[in-house]
Amino acid sequence: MDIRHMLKLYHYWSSTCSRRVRITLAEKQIDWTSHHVDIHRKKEQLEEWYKQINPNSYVPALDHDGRILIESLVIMQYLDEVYDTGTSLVPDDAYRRGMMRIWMDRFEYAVHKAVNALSHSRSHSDKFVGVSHDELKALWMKVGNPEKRRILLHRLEYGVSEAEEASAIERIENVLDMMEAQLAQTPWLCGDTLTLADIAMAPYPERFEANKLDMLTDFSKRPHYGNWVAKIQSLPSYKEAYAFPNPDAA
Ligand SMILES: N[C@@H](CCC(=O)N[C@@H](CS)C(=O)NCC(=O)O)C(=O)O
Repeated sequence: MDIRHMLKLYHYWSSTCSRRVRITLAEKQIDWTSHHVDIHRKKEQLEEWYKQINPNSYVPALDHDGRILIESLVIMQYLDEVYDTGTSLVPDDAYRRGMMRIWMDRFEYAVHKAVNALSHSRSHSDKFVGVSHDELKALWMKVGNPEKRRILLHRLEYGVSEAEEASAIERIENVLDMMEAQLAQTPWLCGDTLTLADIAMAPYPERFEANKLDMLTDFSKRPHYGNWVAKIQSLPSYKEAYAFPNPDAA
């Protein structure tokens, strides 16, 4: 039986975490089927059927032969482990594997969370036009993940403060500085070849640009990082992941 035909990805076309997984799938040339979850207009992530799949109310989630995995970084590692397609995205060396996981951790806990705060008033605000305060509050009460629920309810009342934005930018700059130092020594974050560490960060430079975060897109300060961005964005797997259209577009 061909296991590749039982792989279904629950995802959203423009979500960074979904794009990480789609780049991994494309890089490893794994066949998959799509279940698009409209987290924007229909807010399907808050519906009960989806919370049975991902209790956190997040995309992505992977269904492999009826078994569900959540968390994009875990899904990426699972795909690499399970599918021996001739392309490995995890270093053979245990130390480099450890370093790969440290990078992935930084991208999740420093970069992803910070970008989310910065996007709140920039690219996410248009989602809520015409929705009343009480309607939004009722929606956010349905968020499965208690931390995310608390953050959204807090932002509904108080927005994102300047201090919070400054701290988010500082955390991202700190990671970019670490990347610059590493990429001055090796072409990719864990050595000579592309790994899941690079893919975990791949969608964020485009987010920085979309949110007009000029201090993060000025590559003259970090030229090695700038070269890495150009290189990763020109990968066929990146282009394929970004070419996924919005099936719910009017
Ligand atoms: N740690 C999770 C984070 C997932 C996450 O933040 N997903 C976002 C899209 S990138 C989401 O589903 N947001 C739903 C919402 O904004 O309500 C992962 O890596 O899968």
